[in-house]
Amino acid sequence: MCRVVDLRQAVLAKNDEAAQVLRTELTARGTTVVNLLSSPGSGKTALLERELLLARERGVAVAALTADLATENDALRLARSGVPVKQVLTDGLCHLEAAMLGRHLDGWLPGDTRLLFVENVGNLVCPAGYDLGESLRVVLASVTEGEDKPLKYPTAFGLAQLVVVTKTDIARAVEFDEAAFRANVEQVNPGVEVVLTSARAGEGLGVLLDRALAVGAGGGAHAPVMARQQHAEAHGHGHGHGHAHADAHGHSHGHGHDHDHDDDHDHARDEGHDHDHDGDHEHPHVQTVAQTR
Ligand SMILES: Nc1nc2c(ncn2[C@@H]2O[C@H](COP(=O)(O)OP(=O)(O)O)[C@@H](O)[C@H]2O)c(=O)[nH]1
Ligand SMILES: [Mg+2]
Repeated sequence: MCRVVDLRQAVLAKNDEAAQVLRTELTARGTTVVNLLSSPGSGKTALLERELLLARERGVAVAALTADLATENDALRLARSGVPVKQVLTDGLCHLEAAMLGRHLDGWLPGDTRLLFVENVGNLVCPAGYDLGESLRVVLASVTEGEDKPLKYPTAFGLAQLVVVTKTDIARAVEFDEAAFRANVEQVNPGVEVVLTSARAGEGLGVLLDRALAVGAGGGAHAPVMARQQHAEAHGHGHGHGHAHADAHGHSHGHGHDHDHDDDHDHARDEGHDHDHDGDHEHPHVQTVAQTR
């Protein structure tokens, strides 16, 4: 068990190093990365689509990379905004890592990009431990998910620099208790900002852009009290380095590879699946690639 924990720590430390390099490189060229985490269906794509449109209206150069287990649906939605969009198909891998992101950006990300939004794979477990070189980490939770989710997913909420509540247009119908939610967030991440949004009704629209631009301008982001490494020992699950299918609760259901930290963890990445659809589709803004290491 100790060896497993050590290895997990080492993997996360290696990722942290790669993330730091990426952050330094991107910051130097004026690009701020925003990492968006949430359960599947929280409304990441819906909110992002509106924020990207707004960015275009305001003349802010933005791009979006969206990771999905299997489909390019999100990229097609985001591309309606007209900004550069890249779809990464993870083929079952339940999170992105910094080195992968770096490779996906190579040769794709336009040089003048001020904000790069990364829609992580939808779950609140696997992606939480992986710094992607972002300067702003956002966790989203819809009003339908229950006020206790910050307590159930303390790492995801604890490491966030901004918490976004989505779908407030239906808050009353589901009796969302805002005060309880805020209190739970405060327990795991004291002082973090919680904002209310509705992609449908337009509430809070522009908050992602505004906060990201402020961070890019050197405004600094909220500094969570939880250290990224802290959770590696606390959580035995969710940091699979193989192929894992994440369900709505963020638990990984392995296919023989996930949770196997005792090997070199590279073997499970490329198994000959080729989802590289580069140029295969009709939408000019979308590039779709399979996850590679
Ligand atoms: N009522 C309401 N529904 C929303 C809102 N945003 C997203 N949805 C719906 O929630 C579902 C999931 O949204 P999506 O953006 O795909 O979530 P993602 O999986 O986190 O990217 C879709 O059916 C959306 O139409 C919102 O602001 N209000
Ligand atoms: Mg999505």
